[in-house]
Amino acid sequence: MRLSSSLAALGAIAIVCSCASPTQKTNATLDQLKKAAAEGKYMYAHQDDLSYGHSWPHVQDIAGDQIDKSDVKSVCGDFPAIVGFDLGGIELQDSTNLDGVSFEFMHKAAEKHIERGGIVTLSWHPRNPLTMVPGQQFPDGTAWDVSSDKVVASIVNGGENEAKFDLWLDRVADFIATIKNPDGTPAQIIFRPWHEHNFSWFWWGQKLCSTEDYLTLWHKTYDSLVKKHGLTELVWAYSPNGVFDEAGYLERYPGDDIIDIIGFDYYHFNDNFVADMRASLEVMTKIAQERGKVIAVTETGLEGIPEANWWTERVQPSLEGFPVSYVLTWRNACDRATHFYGPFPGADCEADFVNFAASEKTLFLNDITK
Ligand code: BMA
Repeated sequence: MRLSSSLAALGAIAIVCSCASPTQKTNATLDQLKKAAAEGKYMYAHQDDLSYGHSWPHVQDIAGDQIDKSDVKSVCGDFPAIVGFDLGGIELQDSTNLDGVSFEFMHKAAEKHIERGGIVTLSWHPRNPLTMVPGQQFPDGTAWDVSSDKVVASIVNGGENEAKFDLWLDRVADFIATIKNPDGTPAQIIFRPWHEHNFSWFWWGQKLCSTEDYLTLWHKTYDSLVKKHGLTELVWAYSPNGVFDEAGYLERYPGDDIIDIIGFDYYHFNDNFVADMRASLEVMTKIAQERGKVIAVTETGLEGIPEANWWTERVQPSLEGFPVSYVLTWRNACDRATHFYGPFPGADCEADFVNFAASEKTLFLNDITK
């Protein structure tokens, strides 16, 4: 990420924004993202980076913790520019999210990262509002429960679960509203709901709901958070799963008035990874340029990173030449030895990540705050 080289630069951005089209809002976080992309640089983002790591557990002493542990920082000396958190569980007022992160800690860590000059992105893997009952075993009742194609229909247009789901949205909004800048103003957070919807592994997926109902879901989410709860500072990211053509990407696009970030998720499952990433980014670059938006890789990774030079030989070539504002790799689980997507001390990819971080094109926390 970038950022903030000078007040003059910020002034220039403000002038640009004052002339922007009605679909481009003024938002400093969005401006940071656009500036990075325009300079040919991208911010590095890591999911759950401050919450736990490959070899260290969830923070216990939330009140006393300094929030200074990070696998990424342990390897390259700096925090990621962007830290991701997931809200799954907030809908039922759970005390921890679906991966064991305390919401009290999440609030504190998000504010600390913002205070340090970083950016926060929130995803949400909510439970299944139709099939959820007490005592179920995964995936029943979770975001991954695709046993019914009536879930979205049940929470829109007066469906039987709409009132319950509206309360879930209220709880999401209430939590986000607690995350403030140090001066008490609302934080500018990237919010990325209803992701990977063009496949069918979540209850809001392609085969599980109509295009019309999916779009209604997006609009009611936006209306609740922005219009009802006043979260006007949110930056909204759309993230289908790669690979797609332009029509596929836009098939369920909620609209330029809602979406700020043209994103996508894509994991490394085979040797087509770099080619697939580039094909997706090519489509997205065209869409973003036509609409005045910024693009991002909102999730990626190779589980367990068995390739020592994955960062410089796969990630960098995937992004080279595209105006990508950030790339997020998924979490380093603390309880599953091979479920990691970022570096950590002792990982095979450690030295390569140091090279990746040293590249002029990658932006970490210190790069966007100096
Ligand atoms: C998946 C895995 C799961 C996790 C989920 C939501 O990709 O990491 O273990 O529960 O993301 O964070």
